[in-house]
Amino acid sequence: MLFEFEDSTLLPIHEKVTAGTRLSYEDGVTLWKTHDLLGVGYMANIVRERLNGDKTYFIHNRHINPTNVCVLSCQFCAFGVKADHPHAYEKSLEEIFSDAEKYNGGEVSEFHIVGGLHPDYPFEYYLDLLRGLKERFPLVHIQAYTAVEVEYLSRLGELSLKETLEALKEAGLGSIPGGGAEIFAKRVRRKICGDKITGEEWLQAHEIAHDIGLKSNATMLYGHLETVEERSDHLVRLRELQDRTHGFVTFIPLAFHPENTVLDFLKTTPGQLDLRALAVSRLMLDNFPHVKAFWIMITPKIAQLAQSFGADDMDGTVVEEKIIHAAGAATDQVFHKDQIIHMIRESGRKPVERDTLYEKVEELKLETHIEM
Ligand code: V47
Repeated sequence: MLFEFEDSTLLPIHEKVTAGTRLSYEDGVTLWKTHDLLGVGYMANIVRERLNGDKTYFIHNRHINPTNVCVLSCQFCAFGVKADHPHAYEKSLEEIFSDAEKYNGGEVSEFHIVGGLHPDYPFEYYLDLLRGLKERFPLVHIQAYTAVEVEYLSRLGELSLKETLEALKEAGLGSIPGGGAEIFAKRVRRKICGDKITGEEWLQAHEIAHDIGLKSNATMLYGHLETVEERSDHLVRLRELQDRTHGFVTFIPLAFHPENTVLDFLKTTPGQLDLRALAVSRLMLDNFPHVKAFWIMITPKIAQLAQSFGADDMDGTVVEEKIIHAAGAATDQVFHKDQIIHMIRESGRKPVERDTLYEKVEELKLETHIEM
């Protein structure tokens, strides 16, 4: 039985997808607008299976958010506060190292580090954090500091972006997370994060990172003030950079969580939009190897469904995610390895444990003994 599209305007897009032809900006807009969500998911699944078969990747990782004190005041953010706020926290380097130890740092394959732009930390703090973790956990990959942090550090250290990234790399940085991209459109950026780097600056920081051999991820924050046209534009701009550098590894659509933010008059994203965001991303970003359904953001159940809507990754064990939880995420903060494996198997896919850059991968056999 052949799949039947409800929306016939998807038929030319389906032809392109089966022929492996690149979709246009206008195709992207159509995919965001159509009522035929199953049609979009069906096509995204074709691409997903072409690229990644029936595998779903996950990583044994730990998130570290060193401080929530931040000089920026992004309207979508519930995490960042000023230093005199009652919920402000600052983790000393020793605290971070001992936390990393406590959560069995040696057993995880990645530390994922994102924090506020602290007004007082010196440039050396950021290098010492990397060096200290690398010294204690030499085998653990450090994915740290979004492009926003990198640009802030370059001003702090009075260095160019390239020199900053080289210094971080030298200190142990392995790759750059995808945060800070939000939505590239100036119109929305002005409203939700007017004092942050521009979309062009975000792209430039990633281009330089790629040029010096650092891989990175990319994100898009959706479900706030952006239009479908602005979403399509965001994806096309990422695809253009990837054509030049091939430095992006994974794309992660980030569902906006409004609670405790200035934008709390908005509603949380419906599951249909979360699935569509993953599916459209998979279809538009034909040069991105992976699309991640971050279970923390969209709930484990949607992350499971997403495995048939274009996603091929579920992120990891995480532990102590603070940014999305400050904005009302109701998910747990930690999943043990066996829970993720179970969740992936339930979604009908084969769980594959990976490292950050998908270089070391291990397919989990059914009989595998799983340690908690
Ligand atoms: O840039 C902040 C987002 C990002 C909210 O590379 C919010 O694998 C939703 O970098 N609702 C930081 N999103 C986190 C980040 C990240 C997250 C997951 C995976 C990866 C990766 C990187 O979190 C920010 C912003 O886009 N964010 N507040 C909120 N209320």
